[in-house]
Amino acid sequence: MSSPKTQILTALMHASWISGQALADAAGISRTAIWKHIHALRQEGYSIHASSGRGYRLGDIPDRLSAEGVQAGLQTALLGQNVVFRSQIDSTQNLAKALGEQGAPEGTVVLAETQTQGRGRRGRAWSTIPHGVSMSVILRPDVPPDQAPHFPLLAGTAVGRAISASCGLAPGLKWPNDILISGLKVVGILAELDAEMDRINAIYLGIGLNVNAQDQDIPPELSSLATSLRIQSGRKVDRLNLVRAVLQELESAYQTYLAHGFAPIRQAWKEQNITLGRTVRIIAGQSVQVGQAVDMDGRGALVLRTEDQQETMITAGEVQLCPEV
Ligand code: BTX
Repeated sequence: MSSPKTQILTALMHASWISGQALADAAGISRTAIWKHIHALRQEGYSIHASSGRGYRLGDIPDRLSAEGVQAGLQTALLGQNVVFRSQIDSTQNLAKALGEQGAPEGTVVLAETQTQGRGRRGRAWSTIPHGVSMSVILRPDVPPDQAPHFPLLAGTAVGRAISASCGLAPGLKWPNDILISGLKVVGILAELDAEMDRINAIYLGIGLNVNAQDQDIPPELSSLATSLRIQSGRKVDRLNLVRAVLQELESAYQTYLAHGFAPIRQAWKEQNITLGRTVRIIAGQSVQVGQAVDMDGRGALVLRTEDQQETMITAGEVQLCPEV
């Protein structure tokens, strides 16, 4: 059950003008309580117009992440029914795991404005670039643990679609889990697994998006690697809308996966990928392999054809795309 504040925002979003009584009915609270919530929302930066004959109308929405802001107008059945927001946190993955271990339901989302210890894969750091989105989603799929590698790929296709739909950009998926635009990283995805031998307890899907950062917000050490949706589109992005789009696309991809397996996700990944057909360098520890990325197989492994025409399945490692000739 969403909070009265979420219900008020949802009702305001769906009407041009709405009376105080209609808002009270929608949220199941008194008109005095509505007035207090409207006041609180204005304090948070929502512009809400009032007219004695017509009631209330929603104007500008602040560029401020919040649980209510995400949930208002969210069209999902599972993901985001429970959203925990922190303005600052060490890592959304840590809180998601703590909540997951205490039994938080599938679909719980942890969202943060800033992370002080964001992490990437293999102990690497993830910098939270200002005006972005850091989020973690708890999934509890009833599939064997050896299918866990499907999840970052599934998340990549969903986030790629959400970016295309809400920003009009064409992001490219680099195996296994990067989303690039113009060759620069705009999203990082980290899937962490809590499993027993034969079952998954939880998958914590961490998604970091560089959204409204401008050139001067990108730390110098990342300037040749990272970009943001705003830099690429030339327009400020509505972050709440983007988070909703991510959750909607993620839920849709997840339901498809549970119903039909990896095949449709593999197809969707291939449609957005920028890896296949390219000469790539795969770095795994001390080993470096160069070849052509020819396919992604049904397990999510990258099929690499080396110079001697041998095909090798790559299940882990860093992929560098070699310049096209
Ligand atoms: P990754 O290991 O593939 O990428 C990490 C590398 O990406 C870093 O070594 C650095 O070179 C580069 N990098 C760091 N920060 C950024 C950035 N903001 N934009 C572009 N490139 C960057 C990718 O790991 C997975 C990242 C997941 C991040 C999310 S945020 C929410 C959740 N919480 C958390 O702690 N991690 C996840």
